[in-house]
Amino acid sequence: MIRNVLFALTAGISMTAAAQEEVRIYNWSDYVGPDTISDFEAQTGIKVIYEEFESNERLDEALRTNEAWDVIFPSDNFFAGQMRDGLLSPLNKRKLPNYYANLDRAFLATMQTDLDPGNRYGLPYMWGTTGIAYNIEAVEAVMGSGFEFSSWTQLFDVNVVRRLQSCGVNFLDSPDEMMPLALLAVGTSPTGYTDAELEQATRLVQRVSRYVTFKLEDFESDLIEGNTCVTVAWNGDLMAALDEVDNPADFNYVVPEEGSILWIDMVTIPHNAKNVEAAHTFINYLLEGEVNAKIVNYVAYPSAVRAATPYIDEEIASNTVIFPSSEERRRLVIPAPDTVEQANRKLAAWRSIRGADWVAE
Ligand code: SPD
Repeated sequence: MIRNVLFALTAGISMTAAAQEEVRIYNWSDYVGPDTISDFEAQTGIKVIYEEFESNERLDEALRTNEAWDVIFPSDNFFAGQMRDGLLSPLNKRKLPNYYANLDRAFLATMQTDLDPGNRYGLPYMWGTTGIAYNIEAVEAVMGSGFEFSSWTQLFDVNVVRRLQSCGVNFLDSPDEMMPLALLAVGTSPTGYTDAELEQATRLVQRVSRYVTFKLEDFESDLIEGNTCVTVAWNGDLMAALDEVDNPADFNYVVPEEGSILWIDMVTIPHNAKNVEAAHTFINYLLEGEVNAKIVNYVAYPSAVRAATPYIDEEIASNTVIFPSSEERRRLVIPAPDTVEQANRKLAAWRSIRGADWVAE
């Protein structure tokens, strides 16, 4: 009897819950404003199930093992592979009025040529760069006054890294993040490298691996709190964290002389989304000028939403780490997506460095 009453109660609760529309969002950590989700829920009455990931590899695995999300945010290169493999749904532009009204057409044209013909499957959310971030004084204390990071070769030099191990050196724990940088250090391009060059790059990371930590989560707070003195970093995460401290000038972020990656995180709908309608409502909401600007001001990454421009804080708009200068832009590349074979080789290389049982954070 008690069991039947309990069953009836549980059934009643789940029927009530089912009545509220839900949208399931899987995004990078710290990648919306503090009120973005609650404001959306209040405006639309749609409940958001929101979870975060740290790497493209983790998101890709979620998609390929059929976890069901309605909106996801893969980087451009992973997005291309997922589109190729039929894992994404085409966007219905009629359900995205802000798409035509608010997005930067020139940015869309870049994506169209290189990645997503017709911009059918996704649109750019935020973009950024990968560089070397360090505590100037802590590094000088070890390496000598006047030492500066200006090249990827320094970051993969055993003589440098072994010494800096005393104050902590961190690499991002992802083949997709690190191997392109090692390829730049061996003097080749992260696009169009040969197998021999990938092997050379792998050896470079291998040689220093025992002196570094490998971590994606909180790389910026570890640096600021003094757990490390050097880390590979994404520009916006670092800048957002430095905004909270009273000694930002103690840190430096450099795009080394060999150049670096310009990455674009996309927003898209997986092939197995359960609520495609609400997914469009959410994406359209992200394209509102004021909504988008609040995100940009908080996460410290530029977006492709032109309508956000008037609402971007001056402090963000004038920051040349967040909005790289044209000289720096010339040294940035958007790597062509890896073929399946290249991606597998990169993963194998990473496992040879990190261990055969390595799994993405
Ligand atoms: N806090 C969110 C950071 C998102 C960074 N995405 C970077 C992808 C580079 N491949």
